[in-house]
Amino acid sequence: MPRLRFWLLTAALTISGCGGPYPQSTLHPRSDFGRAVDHLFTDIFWWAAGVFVVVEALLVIVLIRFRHREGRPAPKPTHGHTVLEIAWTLAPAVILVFVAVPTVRTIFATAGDAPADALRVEVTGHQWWWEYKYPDLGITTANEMHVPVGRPVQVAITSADVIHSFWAPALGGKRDAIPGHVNRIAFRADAVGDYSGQCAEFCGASHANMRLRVLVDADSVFQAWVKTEQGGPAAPATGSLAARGKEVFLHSPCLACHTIQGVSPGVIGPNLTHVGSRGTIAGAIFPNDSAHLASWIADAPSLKPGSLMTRMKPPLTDPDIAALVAYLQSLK
Ligand code: HEC
Ligand SMILES: [Cu+2]
Repeated sequence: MPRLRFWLLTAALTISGCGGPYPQSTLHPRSDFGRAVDHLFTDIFWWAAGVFVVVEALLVIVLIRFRHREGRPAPKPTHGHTVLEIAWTLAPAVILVFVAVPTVRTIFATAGDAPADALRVEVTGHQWWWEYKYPDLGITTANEMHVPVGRPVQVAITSADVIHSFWAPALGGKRDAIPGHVNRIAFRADAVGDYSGQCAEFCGASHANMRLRVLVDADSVFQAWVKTEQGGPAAPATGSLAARGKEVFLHSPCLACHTIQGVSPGVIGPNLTHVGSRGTIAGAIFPNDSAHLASWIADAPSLKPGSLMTRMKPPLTDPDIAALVAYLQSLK
């Protein structure tokens, strides 16, 4: 009985998508970009299905008609049949035109400039996390990109190190993030939600741990988020533990790699000015809670192979880590 319950629960969770983020699937589009790609996929699928049926039908006919039979001479081979050769050269070429024209059209349509009132977001791929800058709003954040529902968004994609690829399947992307070059996409999200995505170009040891989230917010929720993120310098450390955490931060290598506005200037890792307001850390692979923050600070590479946030030397003590966690969580 407990077993049955287990399976029923598993099935329910599978069907409900675990109540978590929206399915990471191109086949569940939730933006104009997503729908364009979905239509293209459907079109090409039917062309491929047609080709499959014709080729398999011919194969089966030939297998039956010309199969070996006792006492029958071998069938006569065909040589230099001009009409046949022109036909089987032209037919695939024509089919490829029907595939290529809508594909190229979709590439240009989704890379086109968004309207002037579009929200601009600059996405930078790093080994192995995503940075989001909102040049018009003065916001720099990581892992989670917030956009308002129904408003065009223009995303400018680049990389700080190797080639990555930004991809939130339901919304858009799978555009390469190339160092020294900017690729653009534009989309308008249809529905509020938590959409997951990931890097889609192999980029090193933790490529598989380079995930992302796009949070499509109702307009008022987005405005509230902008206010927190924009809230200027980091919140002052409240409480004695958080205040001690700030001291530890200032006397550790942390400050060389992380920006906390008004506190530290580092630019190697994610901006931590409002890290407490994020739902996930480290390329959106861990929930942003005390336990994960503590083990991350203690030994990041053991959680994420190859992480450029190395183990601190000398190692931090447990009380120092607890203080750092309290401080980071206070940075809303
Ligand atoms: C050598 C540079 C470096 C140092 C020193 C460093 N970090 Fe990091 N940190 C990084 C990088 C790079 C990442 C992103 C790693 C990833 O996700 O793959 C990161 C990620 C983080 C994150 C997750 C943030 C997010 O939104 O994903 C936290 C929290 C953090 N570091 C805290 C600290 C603290 C506290 C210290 C000091 C004890 C510290 N870091 C020292 C480079 C550094
Ligand atoms: Cu990657």
